[in-house]
Amino acid sequence: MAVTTMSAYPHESIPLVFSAEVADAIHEGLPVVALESNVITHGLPYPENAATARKVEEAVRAGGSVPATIAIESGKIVVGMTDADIERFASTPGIPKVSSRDMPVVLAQGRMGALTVASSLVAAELAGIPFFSSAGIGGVHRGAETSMDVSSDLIQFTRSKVAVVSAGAKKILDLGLTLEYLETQCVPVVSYRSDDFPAFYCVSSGFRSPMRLDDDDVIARAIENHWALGNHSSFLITTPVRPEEAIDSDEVDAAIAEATAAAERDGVRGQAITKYLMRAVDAATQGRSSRANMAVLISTAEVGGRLAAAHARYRR
Ligand code: PSU
Ligand code: MN
Repeated sequence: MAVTTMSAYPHESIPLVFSAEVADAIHEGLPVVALESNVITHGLPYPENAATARKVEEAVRAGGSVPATIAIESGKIVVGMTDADIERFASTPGIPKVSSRDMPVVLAQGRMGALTVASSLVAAELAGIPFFSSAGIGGVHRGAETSMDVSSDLIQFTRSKVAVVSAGAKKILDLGLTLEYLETQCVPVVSYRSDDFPAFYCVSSGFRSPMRLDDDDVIARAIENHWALGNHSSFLITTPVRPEEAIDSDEVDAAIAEATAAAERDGVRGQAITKYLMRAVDAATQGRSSRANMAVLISTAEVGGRLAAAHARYRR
């Protein structure tokens, strides 16, 4: 007897456009790693943003998985941007940063939208992709006790069944509070082959990671266990920047403190603050932080590709 199941959410009403390669990979149960597009439009300047996006995709392949960079265009979620899509997003000014709550409106308007970590997780889950990688997740901002600025990335972790590979959270944040938030919200945080919670382009945040795992297969099993236990949430795996590509904490700390004070003086807040701080630190470090940012995006993606491959093997 045929059984018709009704989804609790009408996924079908959000059009997803897959590249042929990504559609095939999902269909065959091959490993796919979802990638964000906000880092292309807001994270790095043109043309380094386009070149880096391509290198990130190559790194996912080197790790053994298929990359799926995700964006919004013409009322549809594009899962697996083509080279031409990446070039267009990278070179078009003014594409809005789209977090989870912005998705319904930007889709309805038929505009272009660059997805953050949070909205990429929403899209990845709709698309049936259980893995995502980016260099630095959003988190609890410094001074959040008065600004209440906590990135939607963290809240989305409590709602999306996606494994997230990152080099920790952005150094401009309050990483101690970010770790507290993740613990409170029952989001597993596992550091891959390292003891410390990393800080994006710095090897360590100075905080020890709650858990360390070295074995790809154990990580794959732990992710599935998290979901089998009934959690409808993310599983965070961190991998640090390579020491030779990292920035020294001391070098960047002063620049971040200064940028944070300048942002307050200039009244920068909300969605704009992350980009403002990253740019200010980059200027203060003569572009060294951007170069480290590009390197860590690429190295993180390779680990993401590798862990997604282990996870897909485990699921088969
Ligand atoms: N990298 C940058 N600038 C950014 C981001 C990354 O250099 O703006 C993005 C990521 O897409 C991340 C988002 O998901 O910032 C978090 O923004 P917010 O702190 O506003 O939640
Ligand atoms: Mn914010």
